[in-house]
Amino acid sequence: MSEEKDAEFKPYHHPAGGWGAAGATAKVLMEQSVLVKGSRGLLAMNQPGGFKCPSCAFPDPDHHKKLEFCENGAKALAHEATKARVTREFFAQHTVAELMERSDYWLEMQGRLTEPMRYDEATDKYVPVTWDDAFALIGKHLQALESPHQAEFYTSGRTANETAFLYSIFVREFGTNNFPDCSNMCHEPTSRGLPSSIGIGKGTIVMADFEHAEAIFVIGQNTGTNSPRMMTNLVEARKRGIPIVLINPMPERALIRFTEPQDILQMGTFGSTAISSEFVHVRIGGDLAIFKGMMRVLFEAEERGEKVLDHDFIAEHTVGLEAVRADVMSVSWEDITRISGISEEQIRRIAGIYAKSNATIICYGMGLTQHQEGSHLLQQLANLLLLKGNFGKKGAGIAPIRGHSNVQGDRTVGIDEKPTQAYLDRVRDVFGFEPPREHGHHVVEAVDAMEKGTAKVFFAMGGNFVRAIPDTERSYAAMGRLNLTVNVTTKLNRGHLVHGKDALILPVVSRSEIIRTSKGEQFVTIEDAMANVSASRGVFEPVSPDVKPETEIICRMAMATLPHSKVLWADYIEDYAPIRDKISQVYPEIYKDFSEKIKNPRGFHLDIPPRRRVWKTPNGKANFIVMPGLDVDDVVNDPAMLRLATIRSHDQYNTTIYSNSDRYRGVYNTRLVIFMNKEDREERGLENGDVIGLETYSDDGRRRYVDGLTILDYPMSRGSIAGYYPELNPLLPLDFYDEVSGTPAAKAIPVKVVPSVASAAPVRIAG
Ligand SMILES: Nc1nc2c(c(=O)[nH]1)N[C@H]1C(S)=C(S)[C@@H](COP(=O)(O)OP(=O)(O)OC[C@H]3O[C@@H](n4cnc5c(=O)[nH]c(N)nc54)[C@H](O)[C@@H]3O)O[C@H]1N2
Ligand SMILES: Nc1nc2c(c(=O)[nH]1)N[C@H]1C(S)=C(S)[C@@H](COP(=O)(O)OP(=O)(O)OC[C@H]3O[C@@H](n4cnc5c(=O)[nH]c(N)nc54)[C@H](O)[C@@H]3O)O[C@H]1N2
Ligand SMILES: [Mo]
Repeated sequence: MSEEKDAEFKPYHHPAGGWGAAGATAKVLMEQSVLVKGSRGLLAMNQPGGFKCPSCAFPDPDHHKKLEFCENGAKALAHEATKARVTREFFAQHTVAELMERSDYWLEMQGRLTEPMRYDEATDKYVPVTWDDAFALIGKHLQALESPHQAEFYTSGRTANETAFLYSIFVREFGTNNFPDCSNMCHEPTSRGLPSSIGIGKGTIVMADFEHAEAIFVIGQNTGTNSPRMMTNLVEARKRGIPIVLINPMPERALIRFTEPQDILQMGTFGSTAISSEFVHVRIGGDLAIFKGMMRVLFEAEERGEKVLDHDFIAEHTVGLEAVRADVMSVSWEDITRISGISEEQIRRIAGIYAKSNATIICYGMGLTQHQEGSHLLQQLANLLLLKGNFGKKGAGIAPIRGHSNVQGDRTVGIDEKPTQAYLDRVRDVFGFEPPREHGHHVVEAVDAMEKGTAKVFFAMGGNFVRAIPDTERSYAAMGRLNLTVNVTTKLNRGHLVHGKDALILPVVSRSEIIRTSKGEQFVTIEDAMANVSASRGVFEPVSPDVKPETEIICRMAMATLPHSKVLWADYIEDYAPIRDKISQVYPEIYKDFSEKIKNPRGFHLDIPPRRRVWKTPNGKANFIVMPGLDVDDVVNDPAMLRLATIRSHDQYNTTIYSNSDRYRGVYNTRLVIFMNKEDREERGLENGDVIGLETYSDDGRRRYVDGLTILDYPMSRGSIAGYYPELNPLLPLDFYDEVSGTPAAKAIPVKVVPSVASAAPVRIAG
């Protein structure tokens, strides 16, 4: 694969989706040499009896179509089903130092991992290891620790419920709650912020609600790229004439105009649907000011004697309205408009849309969660919804659009560094051991422990930890100090190359592949972003006879580490039904009769109490919560400061780079770009296409700098710039995070432009 095509920029003038998406689907299947196999896989994806898409967590529709996938789901499948293989011969040819020089894209394109490998220090190469020896090595390292808290157990959100549940039991029997989780960098503010407001850290809508909503808000989310199947719901809502309000510093193409790739009529006539009825071009971090402005408009209307609030709901179900009213009425319109960058007139207009609607859905993504006050910000969003009783009625609710396909499920079944005492009691009662009671580490705390040298072992159930976390340089150094790193993965990634003294790569059976044991074919289960649980059954043969199901890896690691365990690990390797029975016992409220219910090919829905207007808060009510002020990120007093959002391109899945292009934003063959408003650029005396460096405002004496970035004129809001994750992670300080959730503020890094010292790459900008 060539990595050296010239960078090119040409604005994308077509609606998103449509033939562009259809063409991209065919192209990726061909690139991975899996046209026939891939097409067969796509027929089984998200269908009853088939497997769940390994890409995002957006639910299946209530009425299945024959094809139920999107362009980016097809890419995820093609890259999983690829013909390319990473074999022992591959590892024999490359030292780790050589592989470190390669790009993330190149590493990904080498294909699927096929057998367990162990790092050999003498040759700086990975060499084959038997599964038995690999588990023995893990057992030896874990048993040698002075304290179980010296190990960190990471989870990435693709792990299925059965595996995640056993993993959470093993780690607790071993003796720690150290569960750094991809969720800590993602929707953790949802998990930690919303419970105080509504008693649960999950979304409250189901798919059918889209059909009954009278208004939809989409905030800080790039739907067309990251949850493309949700575009169908938005298109349908628009066709019903429902207002859709977008709040984003970037006019994301698909949210402006979209053609459904599976709608032959629209594609044939080159038609497209205008999605947004109102685009609110917020400054990065200005959302809180908008929410408070909207609340203020509602309170002002009430003062004039108009009835816009749901008074019955507020009286019966909530506490704390007056304090929120006092806070909201104390902020000035001048501050609201200055901090948000939005006119009073537009805020009044969208507040009017909200006031008029009897059922509103608010969807949000990383644009809200990845801020220093992300959790508190979401509580303000909940306030807004509570004012009009938008819980427990058709067509209304809060909709965090989750990332990884089972990230919500993993948390539900125990991947939680701050477990409740009630849950720990149930684990003790069901399994007969005493779990640790003290809280464990989230992602940032785990890296901190590695840096201090108190963490010795890092085990990763999926993911690419070292590329996903902040402060790249510092994190690489921290991980290098470990005694053992273990990566349970499908594809080669940077996490295998930044390793401890001992290191293992353990390759697994992927989502789309068949899990076969002595008891026959097994299936696993997944919980989507709307709390539907359904079965996933792979359809392809495993990539090699030497890859293992994730569940078996957990069980055998447990057997190698805990010889006197009270848990029947050996049984769970062969049969997954008893695992589900244990889940029922540990979670009787939501998972009662799991094995029975999962027989329904469409799965079942987990109880979300706010849908019944039941509030599992300490006071039994939904709570209005005050957040003083209007800032969601630390203030930096320097006019040169810009806020940087690190975002995803259309051709990546988190740290997996499918190609170096980003079609909808008109970027080709490079990922080192910075989207900037023309006025912000001109103020700095720069030309479109100039190559610059960016430096973070840091107060810990470390210099955080990334060079060789091409500026691209883009309609960003003033003072707000954007560029790609993970390339820009060196700019994100490890201690720049939300205190409540530990989530790094990856959408609001304070940076300034500095001269580039690297030589500029050739740049072509088409008009
Ligand atoms: N194809 C594909 N699908 C994915 C993923 C992927 O990488 N590729 N990743 C998965 C995962 S794990 C996740 S969490 C989701 C992520 O999906 P998204 O939440 O869509 O994630 P991002 O691309 O990071 O972009 C978020 C949006 O926030 C906006 N934004 C930035 N700062 C602000 C702000 O201050 N306020 C507001 N209102 N908006 C802001 C950006 O302009 C951007 O449109 O997608 C999941 N699905
Ligand atoms: N600056 C910045 N940083 C961010 C973000 C951001 O927006 N900006 N987003 C954050 C977010 S929302 C998230 S969720 C994290 C993502 O962090 P992670 O979840 O750790 O990262 P991924 O890139 O999704 O992991 C990809 C790897 O997972 C492995 N894999 C794929 N499928 C499977 C499977 O079925 N089983 C197993 N065992 N392994 C598999 C492959 O080897 C692949 O290389 O990154 C976070 N980091
Ligand atoms: Mo995520």
